[in-house]
Amino acid sequence: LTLENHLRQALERQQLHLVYQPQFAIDRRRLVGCEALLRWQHPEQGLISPARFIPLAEETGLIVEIGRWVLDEACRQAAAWLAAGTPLRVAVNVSARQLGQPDWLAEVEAALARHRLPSCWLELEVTESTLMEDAEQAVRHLQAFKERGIHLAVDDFGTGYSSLTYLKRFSPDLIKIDRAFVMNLPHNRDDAAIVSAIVQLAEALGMQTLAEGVESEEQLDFLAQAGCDVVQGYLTGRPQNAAELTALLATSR
Ligand code: G
Ligand code: G
Ligand code: MN
Ligand code: NA
Repeated sequence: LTLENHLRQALERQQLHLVYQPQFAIDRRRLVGCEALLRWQHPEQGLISPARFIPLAEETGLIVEIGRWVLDEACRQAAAWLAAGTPLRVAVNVSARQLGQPDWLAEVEAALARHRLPSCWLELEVTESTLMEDAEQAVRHLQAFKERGIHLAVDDFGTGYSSLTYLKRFSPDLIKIDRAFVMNLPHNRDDAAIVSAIVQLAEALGMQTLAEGVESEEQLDFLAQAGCDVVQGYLTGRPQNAAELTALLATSR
């Protein structure tokens, strides 16, 4: 079997699952959301990284079907946390290919309705490069999501062209500062300047900022000084299964 067929089978046989990485307010006290990340538990090969199979899924178009499942599963989990009295916003990664599907908006609405999940508990993460593609369908979809109160985040910010025109046009709720700029904080002066500038720009435009890949107290201190709002990284929590995140929710509110 090719990897593509394996992946198709994995979807059918429910070998895909989601893990959730916590996102904390910069003071580390409040859990403000989580990012749903796809995992493939292969019976023989073990855990296969999305870095390996997402590009394949995008090439083959299988990402549409996988993305549909991810969306449904994330909404189901968010609705469960809401019903338990511990609501938490769940962020879902959306690829350019998905946004280009004419029925994607209807699918998002159907998933929210199916799980009776108010739209404010769902966040869609779109990479900067997806925005830059400027496909008409994608543009219309992003605007419709905003109108419906679904949160919008720009992922991997700073690694593409970082067009300010696109920031202005889509006015996302959240800018996710790429790990590449966080990694060498606080000592790298260029990165420190870049991160500070992104935070100030976001603030001026009324957007929040999240720093990705935060691994040390030193990085966290710098980000707090700079005025960053939210952190996500190994320091505050690895991607974990739903049960583990449920336990974390019980202790961090
Ligand atoms: O969690 P991890 O570092 O292994 O993720 C690797 C990459 O795979 C990240 O860039 C992440 O955005 C992407 N990814 C993880 N889950 C999904 C998903 O459900 N859909 C899409 N399109 N990308 C995902
Ligand atoms: O592209 P995206 O931002 O969706 O990718 C998130 C990826 O980053 C996930 O695969 C996740 O496992 C990984 N990740 C999350 N926190 C950290 C961190 O603190 N350090 C490193 N090296 N990777 C991280
Ligand atoms: Mn992401
Ligand atoms: Na990212």
